Amino acid sequence: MPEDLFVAINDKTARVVVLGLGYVGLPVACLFAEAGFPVVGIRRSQEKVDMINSGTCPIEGKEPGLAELVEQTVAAGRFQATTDYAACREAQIVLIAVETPVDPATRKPGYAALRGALTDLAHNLSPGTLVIIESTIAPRTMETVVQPMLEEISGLRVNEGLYLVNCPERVMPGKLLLNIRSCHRVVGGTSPEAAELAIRFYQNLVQADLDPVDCLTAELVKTMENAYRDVQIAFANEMALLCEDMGADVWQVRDLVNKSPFRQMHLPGAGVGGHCIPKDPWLLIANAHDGFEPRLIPTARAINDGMPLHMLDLTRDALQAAGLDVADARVAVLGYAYLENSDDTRNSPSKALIQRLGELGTEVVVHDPWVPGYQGDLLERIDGCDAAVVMVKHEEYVSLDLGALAEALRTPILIDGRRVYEAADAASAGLTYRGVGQAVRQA
Ligand code: SAJ
Repeated sequence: MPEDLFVAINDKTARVVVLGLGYVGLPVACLFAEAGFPVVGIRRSQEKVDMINSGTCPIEGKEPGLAELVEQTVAAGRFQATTDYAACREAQIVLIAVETPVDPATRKPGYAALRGALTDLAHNLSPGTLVIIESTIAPRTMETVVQPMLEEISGLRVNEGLYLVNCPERVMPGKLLLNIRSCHRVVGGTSPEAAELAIRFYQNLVQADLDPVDCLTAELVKTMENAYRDVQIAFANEMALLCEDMGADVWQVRDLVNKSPFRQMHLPGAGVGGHCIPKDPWLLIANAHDGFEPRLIPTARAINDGMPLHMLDLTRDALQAAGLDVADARVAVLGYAYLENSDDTRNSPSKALIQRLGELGTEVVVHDPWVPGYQGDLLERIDGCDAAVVMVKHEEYVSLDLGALAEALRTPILIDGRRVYEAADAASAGLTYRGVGQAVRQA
């Protein structure tokens, strides 16, 4: 049993290094520093490292408590950032929270960042270190990538000189600190002792269940929970398309469906973005053996990926009804983040819509109150546009004055991808309204 490490965790003297200081690594690093541990974060960008060391949080968007926590923990001298992996030599606990995207062509995991972090860590790994992978990974990655790489490069053996755990994060932008503190976690250990060490460590932050399991189970739980959500959203989206086809309102149908016990139909919409839900279903099935043919997951992905193009169809139809060709129109896309009130643009459905509009030759104007480059006065931005296409339910759009919108537009068309507005309100403001899952109504 690694008694020294147990003692160091209990005393909060264990030296912690966090690899990757993004949406996951930064809050987790600050929270362990706040809990009393000495924490060093490693990030490859010198500019972000400098920002953090000056006490400035590099993440924008509504992120309650994070900016203050960065400032406090840096000022208290318990948290600092660096680009230098030599910091790992002193570490007793290393957390890896780097991105694990999926290759858009092959749908297979792109582990460049993970492999890079593992290589640099393994060259600087000291005996007795606990290494925790927080990044989301395809099932069997711990066994086939993480463990072999660390063992081969460092010369240490798992559960002899090295303790290895997969403890996948469960955070969403806008609730980073809250999620880390309050979400249950699975702790996948390469041995029960490794899982127990990690549980003792996370108990300093997490006020929820920490369930010890093996690595494969942890990898499956994380990717399956997000695949479940993707499939649920795909169902809602297909029902939205069906209701449009049949002349009904999916939002009303959904409310009534959900009155039936044990039904929790998700929200249809303009698409599914982010770094997790569109990607984790592919990770889940990436290492299935030949002969296992997943059917539901690729279908759900195709439905959800099709929603931004459905937004284009709604826009094209409304423009056509007004006598305009989409290629000759000027279209305003409202919302560039993938989630409301966030600056996070990873896999944003808006990107797919904007790209297709660009290919058609449409002039596109983009607005987002949170994303640098697209901020500014909304009504000024959309002045002279032929349609406003709402992709994200940002607060600023919820409180939009529809009369002023109709006045600013050259052609008063509103396409609603998130059921932000009532069709009747849009109509009385003089707007032609089309919404995902809603039968066509005339202005
Ligand atoms: N969306 C819909 N309909 C819905 C719900 C979401 O179209 O009913 C869309 C959103 O607009 C967004 C995307 O899906 O574009 C993803 O939204 P999300 O609410 O699932 O949020 P994420 O991706 O930021 O975070 C998810 C979270 N999962 C949830 O079940 C809420 C979070 O708990 C996970 O930890 C995170 O993925 C992750 O890291 O895996």
